[in-house]
Amino acid sequence: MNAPNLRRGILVEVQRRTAQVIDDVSSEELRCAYSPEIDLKEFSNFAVGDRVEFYPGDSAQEPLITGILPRTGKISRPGPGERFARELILAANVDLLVIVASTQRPDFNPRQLDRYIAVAENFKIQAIICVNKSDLQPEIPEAARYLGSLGYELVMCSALTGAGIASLQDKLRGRLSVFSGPSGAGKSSLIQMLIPEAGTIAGEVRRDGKGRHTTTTSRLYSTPDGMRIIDTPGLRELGLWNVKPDEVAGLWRDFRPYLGTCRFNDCRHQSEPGCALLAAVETGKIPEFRLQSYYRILETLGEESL
Ligand SMILES: Nc1nc2c(ncn2[C@@H]2O[C@H](COP(=O)(O)OP(=O)(O)OP(=O)(O)O)[C@@H](O)[C@H]2O)c(=O)[nH]1
Ligand SMILES: [Zn+2]
Repeated sequence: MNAPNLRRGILVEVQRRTAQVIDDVSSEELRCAYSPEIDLKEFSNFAVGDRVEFYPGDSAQEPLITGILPRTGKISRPGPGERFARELILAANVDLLVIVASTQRPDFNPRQLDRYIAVAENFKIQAIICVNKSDLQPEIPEAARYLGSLGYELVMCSALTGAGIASLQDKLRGRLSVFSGPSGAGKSSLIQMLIPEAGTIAGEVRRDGKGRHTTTTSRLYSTPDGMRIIDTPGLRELGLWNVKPDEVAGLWRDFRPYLGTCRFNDCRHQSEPGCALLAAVETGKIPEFRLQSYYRILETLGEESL
């Protein structure tokens, strides 16, 4: 095996012993084994979205991944235990976290939305807020409008009628996205609409004593017009972690101008006199829900899931 034959590609599906790699140049999909020489210390694990170098194989050697290229954005959760890596990478090189909420069914919940935004801020990944089910209620919820004013991209759409989908596609083009958000908001419906083959390639159907089960694994899908979406069941466990209590307020974009200006420099912004943040809420510069979601996160810090 000599270096000039190495190619580059992206991991679209990861299994225990092999991974599916799409060749950057030919766009061909190959099943590759992992070279035992790769040192995972720096990378924790192979993840969907990872950019890799690989040897495409010949009569003497099976296709082999020989290295992982440095990652940009990543989404992770705490590793499974002390003996293992401290971090489990769920998706690598992510550009965009699409936070899906619904206008109704379930009700639009700004405090819940803030939790996902905090996760995106903590991973330093751009967040886009996608308010689905506009067919049930076409007006932009006030809290969503406020978040939009902070610079988060905002789309109103309906997976049922197709309204707003073209605008969502515009924002996803050329980026690698991951969808997250509360159960029932419409993530699967939207992904299905954007990528019709999603959910049919990945996963296997097995039969056991209890009946038929579909087990899905994460998979990266690409469209001819340049959208790349990682469809992953693992993001139900997406949570805020790897953050110290005194760093949490900084994940609230609109809090940042006030931080460090309270009377006490260890202010938790609860009821301390001279708190600049409480004053900003009192005078209407920051809406109350932002403060409430911040308190809630502080209380639940350390719990792993949303
Ligand atoms: N009225 C309306 N219903 C929708 C829309 N999008 C999805 N639904 C319905 O909402 C329900 C939940 O949609 P899913 O796509 O399964 O939601 P999800 O976010 O993937 O949910 P989880 O898998 O539980 O995380 C389904 O019954 C959908 O048919 C929409 O735009 N309008
Ligand atoms: Zn304060």
